[in-house]
Amino acid sequence: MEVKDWKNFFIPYEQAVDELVLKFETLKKQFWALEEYSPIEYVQGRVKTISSILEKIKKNNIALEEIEEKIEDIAGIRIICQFVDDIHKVVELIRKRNGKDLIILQEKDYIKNKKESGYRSYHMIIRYPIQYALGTKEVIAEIQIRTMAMNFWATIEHSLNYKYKYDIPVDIHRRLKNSAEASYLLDQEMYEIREEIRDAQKLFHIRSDTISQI
Ligand code: 0O2
Repeated sequence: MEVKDWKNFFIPYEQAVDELVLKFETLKKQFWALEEYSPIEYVQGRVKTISSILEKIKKNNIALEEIEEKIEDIAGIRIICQFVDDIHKVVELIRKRNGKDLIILQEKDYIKNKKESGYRSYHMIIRYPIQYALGTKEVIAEIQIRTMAMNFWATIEHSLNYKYKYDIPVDIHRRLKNSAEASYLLDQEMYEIREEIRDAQKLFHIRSDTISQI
């Protein structure tokens, strides 16, 4: 594909990412306003880069005309939560929207079944309809839901894989695996004291709101 074709190709994906990020950010604000607590800490979105798409095409032997159906994370949303139970609340929220503004195609629970690398996260593959200049289009998107600790680990592991071209030296690999377990323990410890933390954050939130009104 030429550069111009790629630009056009990405338009619906960019729109889907923008819309989904806005929707989940709005949910977060509404939770804070209505319940003084939100299971969503923050939301990120990105459209996959051309080089990353080309790598995946090569790795999985995908034909160019199959990209839209076979590469499910061209539009990617990441929902970051504070505690593990928040992940399940977010999953439930998304399930409730199934058949409304999105269709769930698949769920992958890499928390119950962590990856060999130590990766933990909950993935939902969705079909998301958009209205754009050329009409209606359904875009496949991947929503990754994870805690801040899982995200910290995954971000670092991803950059090390990039640096070492997926051939991380044995010692670093071992330490990464150890840190995946340490981050799992951190999540468990924080989960045990989540009510204390949430109470403290509510107070802090109310105080910051009051100060910003002065
Ligand atoms: P990027 O830069 O985030 O786009 P495959 O994508 O072929 O490896 P599959 O089954 O199609 O495998 O998808 P999977 O594994 O459910 O989810 C793929 C995405 O999950 C990856 O996208 C990462 O974002 C994340 N992920 C999966 N496994 C790992 C892992 O071991 N470490 C880290 N850090 N992230 C992981 P991309 O395309 O690899 O990267």
